[in-house]
Amino acid sequence: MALERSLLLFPLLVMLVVSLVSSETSAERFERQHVDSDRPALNDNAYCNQMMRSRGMTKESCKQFNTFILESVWKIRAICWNTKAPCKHEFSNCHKSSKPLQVTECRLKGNAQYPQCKYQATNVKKHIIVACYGWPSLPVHLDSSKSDRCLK
Ligand code: U3P
Repeated sequence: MALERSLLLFPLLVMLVVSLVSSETSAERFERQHVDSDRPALNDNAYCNQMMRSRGMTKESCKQFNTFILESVWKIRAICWNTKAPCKHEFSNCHKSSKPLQVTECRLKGNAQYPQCKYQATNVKKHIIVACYGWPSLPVHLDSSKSDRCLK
């Protein structure tokens, strides 16, 4: 009986360990979707097409709009230590980069049809507003971005 029970529990335990090890945290998801450290800024649609695919944002549908921040991950994580800024979306713990950061924005082309997700790339310097969570506090959501002239 005890042997039967442990034979039943063992696969469940293995599944639990595998799911805990392989599941992505919100901070990891943020970095997958938004961080591409120290790459030179090129206005290159092929970059967006390739990155949106390789970073998993064209799997079930084409993500409409996504920002890649071309700065070191440490600089991006450090935004969470800045003073609080208002969040545009449902989050509450937002912080804004103290300086404009180099980003590439990938916007889905109007005529693109899933699974052929084709993007328009734009390089720009913008303040980035992120929602932060946890200890140490890390970015978990890109809330909005702001050029020196207007709010996006
Ligand atoms: N987003 C950007 N850049 C911006 C503003 C928004 O990439 O400047 P998520 O799946 O909710 O994380 O707000 C809708 C989506 O647009 C967000 O995606 C955010 O990542 C993205």
